[in-house]
Amino acid sequence: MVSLRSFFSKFFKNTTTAKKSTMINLILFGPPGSGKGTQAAHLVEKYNLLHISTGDLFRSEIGNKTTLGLEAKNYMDKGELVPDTVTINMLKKKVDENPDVKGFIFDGFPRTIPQAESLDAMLLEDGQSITSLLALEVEDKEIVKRLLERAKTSGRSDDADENIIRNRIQVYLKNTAIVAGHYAKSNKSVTVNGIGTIEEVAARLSAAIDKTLVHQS
Ligand code: B4P
Repeated sequence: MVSLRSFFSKFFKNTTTAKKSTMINLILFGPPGSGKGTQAAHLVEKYNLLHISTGDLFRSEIGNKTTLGLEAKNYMDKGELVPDTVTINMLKKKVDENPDVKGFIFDGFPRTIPQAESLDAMLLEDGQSITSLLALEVEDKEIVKRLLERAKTSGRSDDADENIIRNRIQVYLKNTAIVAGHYAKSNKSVTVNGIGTIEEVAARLSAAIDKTLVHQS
């Protein structure tokens, strides 16, 4: 005989899983300056998701002069990646603070395989997974042009020096590009042309997302 307690515990577990299974979790991927942050702003409105940018979180910590911010700055100023443990813990805290959202747009995370594996495990704990990784493709020449242009107003030291930008591109190729392959194994990796106006790229991304959602439903 099933006890009332076990019945209700199963009932609530099933309702939670049903609610969570409708979440949309997107990874905006691509080299520095490919338009991740720019496009996240568009997608957040259209799909009503929470945007989490690890770059923005680090810059906020730097602005508040926290210990985490001071540590991250040492790496960011050189165009290197902030160590995985620091980054993963910061991301996890942000996800945990927002249990009731419809889904997430992860921008600039994961940037390494250990980060991807941690993200997958974190989502799985809640019966969730990544819906799609959207990889923006932009060539190096255009990246350097965009970031040097942004440096004129952003005050970001990692955008102001072409050598640092080129190091960021190298780090992307060496440590980050393989993350797309990790999600390709489960057919969740989609490439999108990142060249064109912001609106043109946004339309391509939306089309790619809508196609994935139709396939899933
Ligand atoms: P991020 O903040 O993620 O910086 P980013 O790669 O430059 O991307 P962002 O989103 O800001 O720029 P976007 O392409 O939208 O990372 C900075 C640093 O933080 C990293 O180097 C690393 O040190 C650290 N970090 C962050 N996450 C980490 C992680 N997970 N692990 C370890 N370390 C981490 O835009 C660039 C410019 O292009 C903008 O000026 C924009 O206006 C312009 N632009 C965009 N789309 C355009 C278009 N279609 N046409 C013309 N210009 C366009």
